[in-house]
Amino acid sequence: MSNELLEFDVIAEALIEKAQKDGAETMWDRKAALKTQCGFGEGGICCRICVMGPCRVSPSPDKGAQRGICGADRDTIVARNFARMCCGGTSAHSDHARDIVHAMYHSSEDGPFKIREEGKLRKIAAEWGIEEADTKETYALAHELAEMALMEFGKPFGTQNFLKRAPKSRQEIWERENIAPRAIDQEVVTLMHSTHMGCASDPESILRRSLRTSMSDGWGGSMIGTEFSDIMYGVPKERASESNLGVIDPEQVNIMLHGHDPNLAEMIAVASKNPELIEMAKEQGAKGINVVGMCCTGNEMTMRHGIKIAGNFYQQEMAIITGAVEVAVVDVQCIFPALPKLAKSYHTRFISTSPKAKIAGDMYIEFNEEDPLSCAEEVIKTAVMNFKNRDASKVDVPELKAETIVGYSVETTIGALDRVVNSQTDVTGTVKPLGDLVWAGVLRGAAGIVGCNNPKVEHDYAHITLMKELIKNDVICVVTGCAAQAAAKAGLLKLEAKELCGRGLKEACERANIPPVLHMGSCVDISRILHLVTLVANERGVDIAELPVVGAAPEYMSEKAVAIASYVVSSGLNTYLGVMPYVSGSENFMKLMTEGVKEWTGAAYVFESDPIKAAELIMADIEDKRTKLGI
Ligand code: CUV
Ligand code: SF4
Repeated sequence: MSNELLEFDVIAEALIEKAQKDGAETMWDRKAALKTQCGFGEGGICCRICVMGPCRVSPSPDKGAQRGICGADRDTIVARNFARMCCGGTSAHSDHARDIVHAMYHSSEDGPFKIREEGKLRKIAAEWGIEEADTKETYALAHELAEMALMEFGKPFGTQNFLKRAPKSRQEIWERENIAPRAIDQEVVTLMHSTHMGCASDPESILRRSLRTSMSDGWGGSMIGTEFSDIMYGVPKERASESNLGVIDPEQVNIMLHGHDPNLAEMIAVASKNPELIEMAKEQGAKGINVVGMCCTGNEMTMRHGIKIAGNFYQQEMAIITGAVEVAVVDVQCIFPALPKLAKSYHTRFISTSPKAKIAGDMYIEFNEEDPLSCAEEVIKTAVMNFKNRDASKVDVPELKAETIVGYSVETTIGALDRVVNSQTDVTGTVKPLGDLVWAGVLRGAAGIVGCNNPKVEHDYAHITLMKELIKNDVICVVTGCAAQAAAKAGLLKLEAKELCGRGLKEACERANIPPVLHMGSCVDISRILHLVTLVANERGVDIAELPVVGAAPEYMSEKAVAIASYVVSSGLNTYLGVMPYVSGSENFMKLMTEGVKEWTGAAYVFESDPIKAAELIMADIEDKRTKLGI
């Protein structure tokens, strides 16, 4: 294990010890209290879809109960449980996207929601077939496009608009296999219906429908979330930032933003610069106001503003345990319900803001689209006025932080790689240089490494080990979510990380002046990875499945990640999962996931918990793709 990782663990250990001393409960206490986790649940063979249950069937065909009361067998039960995870994940990403589109629908010249990227607005409006997209008045066009995007959730006919970005061959596969997603809400609803008691029992059919629902996430909700956030808040560009708990500044009022939706976070960022509020902070004895990000909200904010990253999923409690966070403010997803109680062990105020994620136990200040700044200002005022309540004896901020470069949107990545060939510095150019690098073998391929932390895996260890192994073998990594934050903390998002690379990738990094691991944003921004891969496939005239590219989620935990894996597989990329989803109870379903699906989409799920072994499998996969391409 590397030094950085040892240092991580020292931080974690020290803070967990501190929590014990402070009488604060952490996820580790709760994990211990759960003792052994349920084997039936783990295998996906516990069904509680109807109230005749719960029915737990045996994992073994030779002994124990083979069927639930209705007769559902292990294959059906596992398939239905898996499908419902895809529904949960798709709902989360897509409903987030809907909020962004709503905000765009409310955008105006002088309101809080503005259009910052007119170029991108016009480009997507044209892509979606809006007439006179290049001449219409900006906000009229924004409202028209927003309305059209809202229809992507509920239109009665047709499939997702963004599917047309994909290579023809891929679109044909989706048609042929009947996994081209229709309206997002419809896909979720129809799969919930399919998996209701007494509906589908055929595991293959359920898996196919899970893929289609997940496709409505990747090429629907997530892609809309990313593109429309860019239109409103700006296309991310290369910028410097810092990450790890050390970005919490004991001398300032610290506000930790946690969750996912950039709407709230952007307003907090604006409000935190309000001179009156800064003055107020100074009156309270602080040097200023320090906004730090956690999880995907952190990613959104660092990508667009360079706001510092306090940490990833497993550090959400640790940030509060530092004793120096005045307010933890959250919107939706990945927020421990434990946080308000933990906050009470310190002076920290916990504020939830979304009616969809009202979290019991401390404050609730509703974020209102009509007047978003007032919520943000109230949050900041609460933080400022809470500064004096800090208990100095409980403050202990670990000193560790790492410099990092962030901001690799598709546009910025293309621009950066263009520098390799013609030393341009502006964000123009095409994806050709990237294709050339891969075809010439300077880069063997690319890996999208994404997803959460999970206490089943040593923190960040799988993320970092996999990334290091791959860059050593000249595989460029594009990262999002908590994987990106793991990379940031380990120093892999720095130019100096080129020293850990093979010769080809090192040279490419030097010439393009980029790190070997590129931060592409939050979880919805995995759609950026899809888009980039699509552009390369289109430029080379091949299908996505032919490219030496893979997906990986070494430490994921959320339903969103299950949906992501499913749309990445559907898009033609083998996807390496470091944690088993709840499917091991059905050999048949596992076989469909690891083999069957390959016949439909040209890609499959791969289960491998050891990151070193996963790296070996990925290298073999990539080299195999290269051989088949004859490159
Ligand atoms: Ni949306 S989904 S823990 S914050 S990556 Fe992080 Fe990313 Fe998983 Fe959540
Ligand atoms: Fe049991 Fe069937 Fe009801 Fe599931 S749907 S709880 S297996 S009876």
